[in-house]
Amino acid sequence: MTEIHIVTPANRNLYEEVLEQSLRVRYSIFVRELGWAALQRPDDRDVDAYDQPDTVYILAIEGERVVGGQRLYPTTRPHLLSDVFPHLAHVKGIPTGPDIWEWTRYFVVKERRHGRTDCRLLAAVQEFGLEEGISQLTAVVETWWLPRFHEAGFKVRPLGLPHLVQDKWSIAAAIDIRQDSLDRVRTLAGIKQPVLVRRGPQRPVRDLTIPPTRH
Ligand code: A1S
Repeated sequence: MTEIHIVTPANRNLYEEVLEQSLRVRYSIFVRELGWAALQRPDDRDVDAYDQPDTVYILAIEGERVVGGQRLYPTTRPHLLSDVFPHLAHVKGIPTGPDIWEWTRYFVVKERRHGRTDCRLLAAVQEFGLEEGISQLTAVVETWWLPRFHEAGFKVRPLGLPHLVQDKWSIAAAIDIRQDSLDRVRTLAGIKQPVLVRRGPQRPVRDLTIPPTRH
């Protein structure tokens, strides 16, 4: 059975081994499979500037094995869109605030693709956002995500025109956290119950983030 676990600064001490495994799985997917050369490292771990003590991870776990995941990072601090891809948000600007989080490193291991893990992760990010008072996610995605979001019932607002990023047409977008999006993706996946597993101490993530800095 795949469980979707929330890892925050309040409980990450319970997940150190799983987090370490997730960095290696990410390396195999984002560097080896997708060829994101900028992430290459000799230790086979995908770690960047946005893997910080207050990063939130939503991980799909089977037993002890990480089979999928996604990462959320506060936009109150410099983040991937503001640091690396601001030109992708040239039309609408970069939305920031304590209720807006950046969404990155979404993955499902090959053996679990074409299955329900993907929908469960999409449901999880909406469920988590609703529970935590998050209003929007921002993300840089290849354009094939747009029909996927539409199918899932996610409300998406492009922040600029598509650009080529490593030869792939990509776009920056803001994605609303909404009950009707959660309902839609739950229906698609045949999910009737909340999917999130929360272990250990819990505190609202906005209380756990490092204070804002100027952009
Ligand atoms: C940033 C993302 C943010 C959200 C944070 O019939 P198919 O196989 O063509 O159906 C596919 C395609 O329509 C589309 N698709 C998937 N990968 C594609 C690609 N590289 N180029 C174009 N279209 C692509 O999605 C359909 C279903 O994909 P799937 O792989 O068969 O199954 P599943 O279970 O829906 O998994 C989708 C994901 C994206 C999770 C999985 O393919 C994966 O982990 N890929 C590698 C990581 C990745 O690309 N992450 C997005 C960037 S992070």
